[in-house]
Amino acid sequence: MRILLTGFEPFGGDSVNPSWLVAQHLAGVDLAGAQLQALQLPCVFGLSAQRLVQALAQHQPDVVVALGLAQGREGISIERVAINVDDARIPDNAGQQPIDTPVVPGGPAAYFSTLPIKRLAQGLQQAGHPVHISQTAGTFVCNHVFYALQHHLRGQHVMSGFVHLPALPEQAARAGRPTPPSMALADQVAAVQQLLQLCVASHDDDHAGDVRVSGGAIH
Ligand code: PCA
Repeated sequence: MRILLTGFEPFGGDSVNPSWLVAQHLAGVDLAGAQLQALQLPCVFGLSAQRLVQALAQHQPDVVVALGLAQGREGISIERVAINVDDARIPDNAGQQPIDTPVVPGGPAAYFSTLPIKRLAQGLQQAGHPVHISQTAGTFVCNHVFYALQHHLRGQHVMSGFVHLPALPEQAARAGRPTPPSMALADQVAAVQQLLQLCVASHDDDHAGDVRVSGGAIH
């Protein structure tokens, strides 16, 4: 069993991105016998998706989890859906700022995660990690990569999806004003490790399917 875990380089003036720190920590960790490959993606429209698609061809993973930072989110944020829109509020790391352009011209409006998102949320919650289902991955580079991932793997027997992580305490504090939510790196690592173990178990169970528990939102 092969797992590809991606994280992003820092962006938007930050000097670190927990998504890459977490992926780096987990590279080489034994996950119920699964082999884990960690990959850093540039926070750049286009190039990020190209690098990811290259890695998919090279590693032929059974499970792909892409990680990104979402400042302001509380806990582990398991994304439900990727949409076919790039609409950047800030420039990416190459200075590009697309507005309302498709990730894949002519592609479907959206793809769902093929991770068992409710099963993962339930498992993390039971283990005491802060976690929720998110109904939008935004319209910046994370959603772009998530959409490209799901588009590339459509119809294939690979479990793939996206998980946003909260800020690290030091990042949150930097903002001054009312301190946004944060989570210590060690806790993020432990939660993502558990999430990957749940993915492996679910995959071994021949894609056990998802559980029927609420993860909805009103706004
Ligand atoms: N977060 C950004 C892009 C890279 C990252 O870690 C996002 O949520 O789109």
